[in-house]
Amino acid sequence: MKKRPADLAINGGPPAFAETLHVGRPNIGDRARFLERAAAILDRRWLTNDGEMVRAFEREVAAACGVPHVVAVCNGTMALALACRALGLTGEVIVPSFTFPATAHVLEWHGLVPVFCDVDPATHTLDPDRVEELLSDRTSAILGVHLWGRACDVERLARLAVGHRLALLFDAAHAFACHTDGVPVASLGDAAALSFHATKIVNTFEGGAIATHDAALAARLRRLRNSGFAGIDRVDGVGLNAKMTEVSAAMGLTSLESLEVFLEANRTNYAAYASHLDGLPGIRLVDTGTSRAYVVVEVNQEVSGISRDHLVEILWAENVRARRYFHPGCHRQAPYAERYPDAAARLPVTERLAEQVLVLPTGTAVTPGDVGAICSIVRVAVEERQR
Ligand code: T4K
Repeated sequence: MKKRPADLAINGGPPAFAETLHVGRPNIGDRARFLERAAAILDRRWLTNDGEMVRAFEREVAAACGVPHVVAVCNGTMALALACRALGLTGEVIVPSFTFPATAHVLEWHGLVPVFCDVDPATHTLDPDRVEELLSDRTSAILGVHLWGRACDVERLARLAVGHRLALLFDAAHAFACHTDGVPVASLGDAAALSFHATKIVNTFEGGAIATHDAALAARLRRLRNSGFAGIDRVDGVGLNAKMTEVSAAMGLTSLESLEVFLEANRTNYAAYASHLDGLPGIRLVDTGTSRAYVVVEVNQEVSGISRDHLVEILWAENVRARRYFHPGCHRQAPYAERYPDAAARLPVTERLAEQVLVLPTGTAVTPGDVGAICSIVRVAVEERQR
């Protein structure tokens, strides 16, 4: 039966979902295969430090990303941090503000200056025209984010990078299993930092990796992730402990075996969202990366009559934990807000997106029936404002 405004949980009705629906509920894959692998790890008594599971995981990820070298690490943040160090970045780095804080934090952590750049309204990725305006003689790199798995305008960014002798690094945390014109998104640039966090399409509980075509860069990354060790008792520079554990890699390998199932679930859910939200005024479903791991809508209050934030309240009351990624933008968070008080003026698209973007649940824990129920809540909320 069609919901009426009075039926909404925010108005006193029962919540649509007895169990909370989350954005980023992990895909689990074949439990038996995972437990088999975990048992083999215990039998071998080899738990971490470049073990055979990690090496197998690196080979599989390299094949999926279409690159010769993949260095697995303990999370996506460390993948970015090691890549910044291995590429020898200095001074200023151009980066979007509309991203997870880790992207900016790794720059800050290295003593680099994040120069926040606006994004394209259609793709939510770096706008190359705005990048060009921000280049200075202190710029050493462009750090683009393939947000929602959607590739940046790599061709134009690469032209700028070559022309100005800059490194071109990508935060590909969302982009595993995404393609652009048939090419894996994670194969682009000097290096791409992936995340295999629990919430990602393929997970290693916590995990990350750097994908690159550059053998020398990969060798530096391997030393950086292992306390600078270049041989059994030879350290040839500063390093950290950023190693991936065997049990994480076992989860990753198991996850990869079910990737097609995960992709199918995402694509089915995305198509269901597209059909249920079709024609709803002021609600735009964003064309995310080909893995469809993210379902992102923009809520235009002027047209829909409802603010994104009120819609979030309505959904949370129904036990749908929609998320306001990446509100309010890095430039409005510490320590950047105080340091760059004028940044908002040059980030109009970021400012709008931070107020309008809503991320909805998908993945194998969400069924097309759930999507229908979520969309009927959105529809009732919007249609009430249209009357
Ligand atoms: N760059 C970008 C563009 C990123 O988006 C990220 C991370 C990174 C870099 C850094 O990569 P990592 O160092 O994290 O590998 C979550 C994830 O923790 C984070 O990995 C991810 N991006 C970000 C977009 O989402 P939060 O703060 O929203 O996490 P949390 O705990 O609120 O979880 C998200 C949802 O998932 C919740 O609704 C609960 C659900 N969930 C979560 C976990 C961990 C589960 O159902 N089960 C779980 O085990 O950041």
